[in-house]
Amino acid sequence: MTIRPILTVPNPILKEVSKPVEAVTDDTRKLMDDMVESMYAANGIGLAAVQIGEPVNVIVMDLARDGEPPNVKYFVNPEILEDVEALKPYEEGCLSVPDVFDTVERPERVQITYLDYNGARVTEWAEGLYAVCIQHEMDHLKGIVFIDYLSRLKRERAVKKVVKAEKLKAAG
Ligand code: K1U
Ligand code: ZN
Repeated sequence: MTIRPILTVPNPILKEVSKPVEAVTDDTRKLMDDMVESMYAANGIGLAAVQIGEPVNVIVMDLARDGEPPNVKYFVNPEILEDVEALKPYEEGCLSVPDVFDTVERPERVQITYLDYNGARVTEWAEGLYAVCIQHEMDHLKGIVFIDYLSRLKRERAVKKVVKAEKLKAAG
């Protein structure tokens, strides 16, 4: 398994619309394994493949709390079948926009369908942090980053902050 660098805004790859996966193969599983390693290394709870430069419809997630055993979920070609009207605010973060947090409102429950690590079809309802995270990650598959929901001023400030931090990191 390989830890791969996570792309940050304004990298144009993050704006790409990801492509469906034709079949869940060993290559797909290798990608998912690398994504989990990369997510853990960055202390994230979710990751979309496009965030490591692979614009395909693959997401990994682990919502286990500190002290709980790992509980990784794998999503290939996820789709939202249904959502509830009620919106719920949540303060989101994103590994592609490090150290920026802001509130986004999303449907509080969504019914999703996807293929798992073995290519088996799963259909289930997500709520709470699971609903927030899967919608956030599925946005990445459409080229949408959570700061796209903020005002232009907040979005531009966020991008400037990330660019400045990346420059400082590169300068050592
Ligand atoms: O897409 C990503 O970059 C992953 C993102 C997922 C996410 C977090 C919070 C709300 C919506 C989506 C992160 O993991 S950012 C890191 C983070 O905010 C966090 C890490 C550990 C616990 C709680 C939040
Ligand atoms: Zn994100």
